[in-house]
Amino acid sequence: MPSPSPARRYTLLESDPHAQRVTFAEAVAEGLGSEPKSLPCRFLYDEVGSKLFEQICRLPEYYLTRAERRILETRADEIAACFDEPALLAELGSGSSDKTRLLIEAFLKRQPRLRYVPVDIARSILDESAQALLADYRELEIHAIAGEYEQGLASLRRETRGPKLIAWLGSNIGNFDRAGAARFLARIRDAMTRRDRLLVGIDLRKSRRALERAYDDASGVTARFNLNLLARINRELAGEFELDRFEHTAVWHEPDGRVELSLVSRAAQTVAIRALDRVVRFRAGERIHTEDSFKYSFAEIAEVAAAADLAVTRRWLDPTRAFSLNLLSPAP
Ligand code: AVI
Repeated sequence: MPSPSPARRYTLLESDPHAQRVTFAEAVAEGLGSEPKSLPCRFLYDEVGSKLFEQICRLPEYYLTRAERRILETRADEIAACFDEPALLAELGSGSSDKTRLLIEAFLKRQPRLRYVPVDIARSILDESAQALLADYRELEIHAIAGEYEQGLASLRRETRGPKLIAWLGSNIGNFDRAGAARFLARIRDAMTRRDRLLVGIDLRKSRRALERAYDDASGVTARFNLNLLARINRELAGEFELDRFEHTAVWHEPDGRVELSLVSRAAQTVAIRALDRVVRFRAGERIHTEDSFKYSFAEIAEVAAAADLAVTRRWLDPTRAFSLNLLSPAP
């Protein structure tokens, strides 16, 4: 039987984009009005930020994406073989779904059709990648969810026809602190049945030099990505930040296992944000904390998994042992 056209194999569920805008204004008012100042890292990913992040993933210093791809290139068949009946593939934070193609192909070697449920905040990237995937794989059906992870999980909870593999790649778990990671894994666990598996990409602890270079690259792309938060305030909230008066920094805090990203004011200054009707004062050297990227030991992975009632049942590493892919199952 011929496959239905790409349009008939695609559905999209979208959250209210206006609600997000209000939240950004609130987060900026709250984060820049606090001591110490901070901005939530999820706002790094507007359209400009998402494009810059794609560039980061191709940087020589940013080993994470290549290492994870290398694992999938060699292990995707093994991962798909963890299911003995046709499975559904879901992905949290799917972005361009580039690496996911390796999983899609591995599943399609074992089952005649595949339902893929990508969840991402950026609708345009979801649309673009879905069109490309549907053109390349006629046996694929895509139900995309444009919104927050929570919305994706609510929808995934209802997908109980067969087992599912929920992929959470790219070490996105690293942008939660340890307690937040355990809490979020528990929310994913709530959307899983006993037959389901969670595939989590997790970056491992390594030398300060390798980590600080990965988050402060020689060509300055990560600096532009971080500074885009201030540019976004200028664009969306009529802010008056002069970007060259702030410096991007990335510092490895070994005891906590995190790389801390900040924007540091190069001088004492005041900045107006007109849509918020306020002026923000900065001391020379004052930081805005923008992101943490947590790195893990195997013991730390086991700990956060156990706190969410999950157990690591398989693990794959890249040849340089920089990055890990972990298969988590509901704890017995
Ligand atoms: C999305 N996330 C896993 C990236 C990371 O490595 O923590 C975000 C990032 N920030 C700067 N470079 C990459």
